Amino acid sequence: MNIFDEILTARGLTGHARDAFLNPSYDAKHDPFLLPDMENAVKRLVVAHEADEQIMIYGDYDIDGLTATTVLLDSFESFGFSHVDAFIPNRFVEGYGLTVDAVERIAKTGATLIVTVDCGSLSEKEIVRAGELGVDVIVTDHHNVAPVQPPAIAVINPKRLLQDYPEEYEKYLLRSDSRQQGKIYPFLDLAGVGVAFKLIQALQTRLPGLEAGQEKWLLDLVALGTVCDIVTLIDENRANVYWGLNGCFWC
Ligand SMILES: [Mn+2]
Repeated sequence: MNIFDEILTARGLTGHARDAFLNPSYDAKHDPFLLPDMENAVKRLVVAHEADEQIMIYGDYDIDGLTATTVLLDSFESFGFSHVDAFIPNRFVEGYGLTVDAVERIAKTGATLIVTVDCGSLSEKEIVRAGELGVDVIVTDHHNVAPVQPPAIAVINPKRLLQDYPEEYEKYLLRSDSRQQGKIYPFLDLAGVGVAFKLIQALQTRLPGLEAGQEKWLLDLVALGTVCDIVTLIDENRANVYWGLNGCFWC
């Protein structure tokens, strides 16, 4: 056995697991609607699409946040949303995440919907303020969550599942003997951009403009954010990075 195979074997990667690790399948991706609140988010975005609402993507200044913002801007354009803008907080002024001041400034622009990426899970006060100003919020995030979720339209964050079903997961993967198979999301360690990408996969089932398969052109951005956020390169993260890097050779 060569040293490469010895390393893989020592890590328990033999047989099918070895093949899946070395040649990850993009098509093995998980149903985005198994993520908490995905249905609510998609319904609200379909309403925004029909009403041609003004939407603000609220990002983050790190690579995960920037790539997630770009993934939504790019795909929302494909879906035909015509009034979409992005807000990236200044690291030295606003700092990380939503702020009341930023929410107030966004409301003044006429936006009626904020979609966060890579932030927002703990932004109770700011989301309440948005509501007072008539602005709905959809949170997409992968950071720690509060025991009670903020009053957003949706809080799409896989870490909610770890909180709600602590026994079901081992190393962020749904246990193979779990009775929750097919009912809750199987993988918890998506980067912020990975969560934003799941929202796109869900929207593809309800809105025209980005045909199934065309979202793969966004995988270079998903790969970049995933690697820079140093999440585990297993399961869906691994497939997204593998095919994101391969995508460089498609064009
Ligand atoms: Mn992140």
